[in-house]
Amino acid sequence: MDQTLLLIKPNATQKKLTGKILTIIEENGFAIKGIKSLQMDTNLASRFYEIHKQKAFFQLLLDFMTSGITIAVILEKENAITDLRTLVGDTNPDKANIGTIRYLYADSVTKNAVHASDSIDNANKEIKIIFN
Ligand code: 3AN
Repeated sequence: MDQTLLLIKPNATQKKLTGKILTIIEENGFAIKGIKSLQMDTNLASRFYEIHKQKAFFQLLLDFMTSGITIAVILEKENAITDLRTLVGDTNPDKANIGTIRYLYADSVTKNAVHASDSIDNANKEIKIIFN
């Protein structure tokens, strides 16, 4: 069984979509192994998105991720990383497949409702950063 990290981002929590997103996750066979509500500060958001620190959108991303509540969820399933990325959909909601979480709930490329780890290594790193 693999573990991955899902973040329900501030635009989605603000719109009270946490329950709907977790229902989709559970209906697709993921087991919730840990769950936590937090508001990221700039330091935490910078560490989480360190890989993007040279990108033009980095400050926008930090401002958004620190703007409200994030729900962090450790998920377990066979092929959890790939299957969650498929269920989440493309970073850009205009390109996300019908039925994906971002197709349903993303407002823009930045406010794209959820994060899903993209590799086992990154999942482990991200779970450590968020859950200590
Ligand atoms: P994903 O979350 O789909 O793995 P990444 O890792 O490329 O996408 O980007 C991390 C986050 O940075 C995205 N979820 C999104 O919020 C933001 N982001 C990525 N690309 C852009 C962009 N071109 N403009 C604004 N924000 C972006």
